[in-house]
Amino acid sequence: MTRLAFKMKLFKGYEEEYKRRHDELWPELQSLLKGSGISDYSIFLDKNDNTLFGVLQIEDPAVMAKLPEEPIMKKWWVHMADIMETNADKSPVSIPLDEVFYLL
Ligand code: RM4
Repeated sequence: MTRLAFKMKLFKGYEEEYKRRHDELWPELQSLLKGSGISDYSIFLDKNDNTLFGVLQIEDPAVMAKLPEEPIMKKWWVHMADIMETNADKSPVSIPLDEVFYLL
């Protein structure tokens, strides 16, 4: 099991909307993420600059690279693109973070 962390950016004024959309996460997307070996997935918001901090566990980190090919993932990213910083293909700008400390 590997833990991955990354940051993304939410546009100002969409804090409640971002939470609302994730409270109603599509069951098909939840199935895709869980079926890809992802668990213990949280996203935290830094209200000072609207940085989103994601952290998750994944059985095989190589599987992360396959998610962008999944139609439901692409559809979700299009759905979220109006409120987040995105790349040209509508995937969120996601900056991987290096772990520097861990206490179990
Ligand atoms: C985020 C972003 C991530 C996705 C989660 C569920 O806003 O789109 O890529 O894994 O939602």
